[in-house]
Amino acid sequence: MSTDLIHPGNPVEPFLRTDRMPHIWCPGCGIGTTVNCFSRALIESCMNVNDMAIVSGIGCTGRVAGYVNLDSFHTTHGRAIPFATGLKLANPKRQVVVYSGDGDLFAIGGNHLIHAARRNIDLKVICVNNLIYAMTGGQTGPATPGDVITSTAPYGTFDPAFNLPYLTEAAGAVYVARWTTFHVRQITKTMQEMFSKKGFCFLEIVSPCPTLYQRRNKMGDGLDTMKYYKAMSKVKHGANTKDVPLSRQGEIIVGKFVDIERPNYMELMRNKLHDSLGEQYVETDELTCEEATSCSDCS
Ligand SMILES: Cc1ncc(C[n+]2csc(CCOP(=O)(O)OP(=O)(O)O)c2C)c(N)n1
Ligand code: SF4
Repeated sequence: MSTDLIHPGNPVEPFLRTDRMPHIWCPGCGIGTTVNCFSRALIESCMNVNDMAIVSGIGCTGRVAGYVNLDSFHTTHGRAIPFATGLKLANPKRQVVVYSGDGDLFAIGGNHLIHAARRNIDLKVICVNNLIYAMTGGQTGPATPGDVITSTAPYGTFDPAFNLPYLTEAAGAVYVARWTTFHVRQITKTMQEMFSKKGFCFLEIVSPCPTLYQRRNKMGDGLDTMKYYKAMSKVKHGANTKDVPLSRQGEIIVGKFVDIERPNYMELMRNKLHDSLGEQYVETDELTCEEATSCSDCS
């Protein structure tokens, strides 16, 4: 009997840089689960991985870019979205995925995120929300709910947290969904949907950080968090994003909240230039390399 049949390879292995293992993530951390879902979404959507690029900022989630076997970029803190925007505009045929933490995307990177959503840049943004700045020691972040102990709030947080789906929809995203790391099949399906949708798509994945968040708040380990997610999640597709804030131990509303159509940045730009320049307008991807680089104005 063939040994291949007895020990079939893990199907997600081709999508990982296994030479970089072991990874840095703690036992019970949810980030690895999201990467497994991402790899399965790539398999199931039959994506040509050569057409995809993935961009992360800095943080525990930011390490994803280094572990996936794609064209991947580990950029500076909060700058994943502008980097990805440049990548997308330079090569519109690329599927560009931004994969980063709640702090990276909504604190230092918050300004970039709202403007990319406003412009409807064709990016797929995956945010692992562990409710905290994990990599730097568990400080309060923009998504930390009230009444939580963090390294910077030893008596409990009191500043209001961002509701990430509400903020992202208000800024202009055409697709907004939320799941927890308990919902592995739903995450995979949502990622597949995002890959085939044009425009600014946002997926929030609520994820455990047993080392810094659960431990300080006496919430147990990764398995306890899965039980909590299972018990407290309520699927409400189409829910008004205003009604889905997260709290310390309350209900977690999950599902696909927004799925609308509106012209993306490239379409708007193309239409505008076409209207203004008429016959003179030439699609960038119709230019030869020589034409694109031999403009007499700049040579
Ligand atoms: C300009 C700059 N400011 C601050 C930092 C420190 N820093 C590194 S990661 C991080 C926060 C990461 O939090 P989050 O994005 O939520 O990711 P997590 O680690 O929780 O996955 C911060 C503040 C930095 N690297 N660069
Ligand atoms: S510190 Fe938290 S988020 Fe970072 S790897 Fe450990 S469990 Fe995961």
